[in-house]
Amino acid sequence: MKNQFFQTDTIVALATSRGRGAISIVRVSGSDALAIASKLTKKSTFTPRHATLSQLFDRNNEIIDEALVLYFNAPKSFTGEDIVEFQLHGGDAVAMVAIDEILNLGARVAHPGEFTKRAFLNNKLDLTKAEAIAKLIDAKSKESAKLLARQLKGELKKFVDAQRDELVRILANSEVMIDYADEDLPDELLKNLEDSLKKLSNELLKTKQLSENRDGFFSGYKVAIVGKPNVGKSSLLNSLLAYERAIVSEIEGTTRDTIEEYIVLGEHTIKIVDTAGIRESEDRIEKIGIEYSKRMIEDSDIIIALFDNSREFDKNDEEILSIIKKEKSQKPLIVVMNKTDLENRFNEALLEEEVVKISCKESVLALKNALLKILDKMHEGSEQILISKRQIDIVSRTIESINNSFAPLRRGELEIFSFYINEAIGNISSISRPYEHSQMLDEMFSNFCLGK
Ligand SMILES: Nc1nc2c(ncn2[C@@H]2O[C@H](COP(=O)(O)OP(=O)(O)OP(=O)(O)O)[C@@H](O)[C@H]2O)c(=O)[nH]1
Ligand SMILES: [Mg+2]
Repeated sequence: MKNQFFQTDTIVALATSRGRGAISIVRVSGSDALAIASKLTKKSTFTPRHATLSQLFDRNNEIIDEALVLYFNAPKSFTGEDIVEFQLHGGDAVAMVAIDEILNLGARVAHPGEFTKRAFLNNKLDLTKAEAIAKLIDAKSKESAKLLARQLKGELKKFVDAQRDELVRILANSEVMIDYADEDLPDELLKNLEDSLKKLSNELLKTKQLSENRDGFFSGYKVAIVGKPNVGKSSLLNSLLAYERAIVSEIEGTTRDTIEEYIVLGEHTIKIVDTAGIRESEDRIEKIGIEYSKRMIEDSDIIIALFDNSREFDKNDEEILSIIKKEKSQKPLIVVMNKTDLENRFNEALLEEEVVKISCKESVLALKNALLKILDKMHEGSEQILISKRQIDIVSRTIESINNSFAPLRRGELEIFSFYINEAIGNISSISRPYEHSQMLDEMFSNFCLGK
């Protein structure tokens, strides 16, 4: 799988994010990278892995910038090709001029993820690492960043390889026994194989279950604040954000749309969503907002159900209660009593739930602590998880192949048994390096951001 199967033209992209900044990095990879760097800098040589301060010139011989130039020679680079990186001053303006000159010298703009794709095709990394890189770019919590860093070091690959080796061992045993097919197979041997397989399949199943619905672990869990109008949902969003983001008023139905904002809580970054108060309404716009609120209850990872201590329990509260009770088995729920600074008129016992008491006018610390406890719990057991749908699908297929192998094993039909174990081996191996790539790879790498 060396270079000859795909293009080795030279690609260029901005590797840092766009906007204002102290430096921008422009990355060039491919067989002309060094030649382009020489023309741009008028320097004939660069020492690999050394930083060289150099002026860059445009096609009219005018200076673009003074840049730090880093050369990584093939194959000892991220992509496995010659790479030159230019560290330029400031934000995109200078970088765009430099990219324009590099394009003029024969490079082309890289597709999203193309650097990583080349690294994969040149055997510089396997797919588990490539996927970890893609996720790391958007990681929203320290925990998820740490896990991805471990996967970058090859931890998931090691886990998968161990499972595959065990399957290969089982297959080898089966192949040996096929030679004894004419004689009666000792029951104990078959039983041992079945036990080993069951253990393996359970381990895969556990990993798969831990990995499902984990999007929030990487991209930030979504926490919806819901309740009837005027209970203080927008006030709570503002308190958590520590600034007046949403309009707050004593008029019921103030918030019409959902409002989403990120906040950092302990080591977690979460997305807090303020919603329109749920009630019976004839107002066309308000009704749409209420539909959004109900959808948000389904879409969120955690629900904060807010009630108002200063008013009596009414039919709107009752509706909220019935909606959230339905969701309770699906996701964590925090039942919160707001406005505890005001005289109590709400019969808390009717909620039949543990209640966290706050006042947006005084303190919401109790709620922050309850949220933190849930978030910490949601991060438990994430030592070894699959990070993409692709990986989860592969493990599902592997488990399926293993499950299909039990019946023939029990019947002593070892050829059929071997067939399924072979299939399981093929499946699990494709986590790090699939057999047939092109379409799947194009799809996968196109989800990367530009410059990676
Ligand atoms: N005394 C007291 N008043 C509060 C508290 N929290 C909110 N309020 C007041 O309650 C009223 C409603 O607050 P909002 O935050 O707009 O309520 P909401 O739930 O977003 O209402 P809708 O957007 O209409 O659904 C405002 O007048 C707030 O100032 C609190 O803890 N104590
Ligand atoms: Mg509101």
